[in-house]
Amino acid sequence: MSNAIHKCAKARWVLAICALLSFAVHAKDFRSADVHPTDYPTVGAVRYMGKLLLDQSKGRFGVRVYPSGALGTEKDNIEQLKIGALDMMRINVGVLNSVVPETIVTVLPFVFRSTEHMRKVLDGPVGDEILASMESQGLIGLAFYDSGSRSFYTTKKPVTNVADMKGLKIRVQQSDLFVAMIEALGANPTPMPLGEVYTALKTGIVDAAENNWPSYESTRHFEAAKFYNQTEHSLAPEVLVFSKKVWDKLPKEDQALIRKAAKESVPHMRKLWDEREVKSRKVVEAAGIKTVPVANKQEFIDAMKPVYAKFANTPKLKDLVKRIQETK
Ligand code: GTR
Repeated sequence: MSNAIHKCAKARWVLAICALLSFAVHAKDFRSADVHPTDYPTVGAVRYMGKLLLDQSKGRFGVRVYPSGALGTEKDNIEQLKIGALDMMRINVGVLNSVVPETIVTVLPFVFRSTEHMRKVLDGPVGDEILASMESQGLIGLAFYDSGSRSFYTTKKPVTNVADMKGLKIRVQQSDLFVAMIEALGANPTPMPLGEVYTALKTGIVDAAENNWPSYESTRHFEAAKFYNQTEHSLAPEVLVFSKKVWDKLPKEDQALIRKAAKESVPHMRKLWDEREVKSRKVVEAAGIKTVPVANKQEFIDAMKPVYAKFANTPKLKDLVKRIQETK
């Protein structure tokens, strides 16, 4: 063999070893979808989970987040996860309501008394039960993340009481429960994916939407709807979900590593969340939005109460609601 050929063969051999080693060092990135942009707390938290997993699996698994709805709407992501075309998603429970009925109880209006109450419930047996209930639908619930409280923001006029809601066209998530909540307030719900809301607000297809401070800011909805009316009607959390199709092919030990990394990312997420809530509110207030306190929250609580009977309508769901309310 000539010297040049010999050198070339050696180089190829080295390359092959390197490729094998890098395979061993970093075998697989699970793909995770998120509708939020790259600097949003949910995206940061899932990336953090990926770092933990990379470390704890000794480089065998990582997570690659596809932010900004790059892999479609949240509804699309649920279908992709079910067939195993996507490994993981961070999604809001509202959109899961029709797929996993147990998630309904975490969206019900005013079911959580405070952030502390919500965290306590979701960190405890009720939270675990809801996560476990996803499995029968082809989904593996890994952990809940915070999403603050959702309030209505309006384009034309402030809302201080239930009567002000009458006839407003309000964008909601693609969730029957959210539809019913709006109807209970005498307004007209328009379900649509998040990516369409900015234009809908700008062009008057809807008069209002509802979300937490960070989403109101990051989507720039505040440019179109300048009244942020503090109804704080739902603390519907986020949830990290894995595809059962992909999960079932993994050894038990690796499943345990993924669960562990997901749970361990929760405190980090809460830190990112708390910081972002404060920051987002400052940003939109500096941009000139009007923060509107509601006159009497009890009026909203009473008006929205009928959705409990309609949606928490099985012994199992009633029991979950009761246990949430009884959690001190
Ligand atoms: C946000 C949530 C998103 C999405 C959005 C919406 O608070 O984080 O996952 O569901 O609300 O209203 O579409």
